Amino acid sequence: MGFEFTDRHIEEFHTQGYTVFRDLLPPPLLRDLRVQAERARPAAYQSRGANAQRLQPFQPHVDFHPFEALWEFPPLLKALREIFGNDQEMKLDGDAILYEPGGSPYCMCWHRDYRDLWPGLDVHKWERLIHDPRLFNQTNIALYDDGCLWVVPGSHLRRDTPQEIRRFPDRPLIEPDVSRMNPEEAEYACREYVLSMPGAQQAWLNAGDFMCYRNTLWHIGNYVPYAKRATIHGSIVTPEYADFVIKDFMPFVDPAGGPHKFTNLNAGTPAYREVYVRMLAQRYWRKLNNLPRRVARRLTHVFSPAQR
Ligand SMILES: O=C(O)CCC(=O)C(=O)O
Ligand SMILES: [Fe+2]
Repeated sequence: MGFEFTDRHIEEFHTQGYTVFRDLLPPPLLRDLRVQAERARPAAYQSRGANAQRLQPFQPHVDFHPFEALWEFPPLLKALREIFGNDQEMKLDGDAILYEPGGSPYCMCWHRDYRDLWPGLDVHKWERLIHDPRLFNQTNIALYDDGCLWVVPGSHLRRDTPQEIRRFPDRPLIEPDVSRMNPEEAEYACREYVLSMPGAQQAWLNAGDFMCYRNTLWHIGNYVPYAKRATIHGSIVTPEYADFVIKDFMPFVDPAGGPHKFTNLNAGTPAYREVYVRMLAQRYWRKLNNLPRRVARRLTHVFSPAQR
């Protein structure tokens, strides 16, 4: 037991878009981090509701010393230097802890972070930058066994394939609607959605593993309440990445634009044209399906006591 760096980690990171440092955390550090993650857990559900995916920032709710020990852990820094070079400007950082849902199963949509999750971003710029190794590196450090993250290995190296475009032609990408399902139905619906992505693979982490991945990779989080999770989530920060986040990301987060602000980089490709009619039909079918709920919401709003 114990982490050992090998050439395979470098190879994997570049070819798959992620690599895992198995058993990186020594047991005492794992224990200290668990204690702090459990201290912060109630704040996640209080601030974001029963199905909170994360607490961010978690710093006000913890003793930060074990996290400092983590970011400065010599074997980790040494291993990262083997992958990224001896770049003094690269800093490990993390201000989120990902928890399992306290309510019912759900999943995200399949996505590549800056392209698919926030409307209005300049995705043409994002596409020009995706091969820059100083940008878009994220980390997951599992304090318990964690099978939530699924990826399409190698997808960080390329645009969407025709098969992927046929599967997910539309923007915004939409996660399964589990709001009217019982937990078992929701779990099955999410699994079916996750597996519907060609080439999907579970990026399994054991407790104590460290994963570094390109968030330009197709990936997804799939969550069930019975699998305890506390995974420290962060990024590898460089001045260029910080600059991107401040200038090209933050302005579009709050307030977020409407779904019509998404640019679809796949529009115009042969695969997109092939499924265009089906995509439109699905889009309007979804709208029609949601109509009763939208009307009900509007009526609740009109007749709520606050309005009278
Ligand atoms: O839960 C995870 O590990 C994935 C989270 C993620 O991809 C995101 O929040 O963008
Ligand atoms: Fe993501």
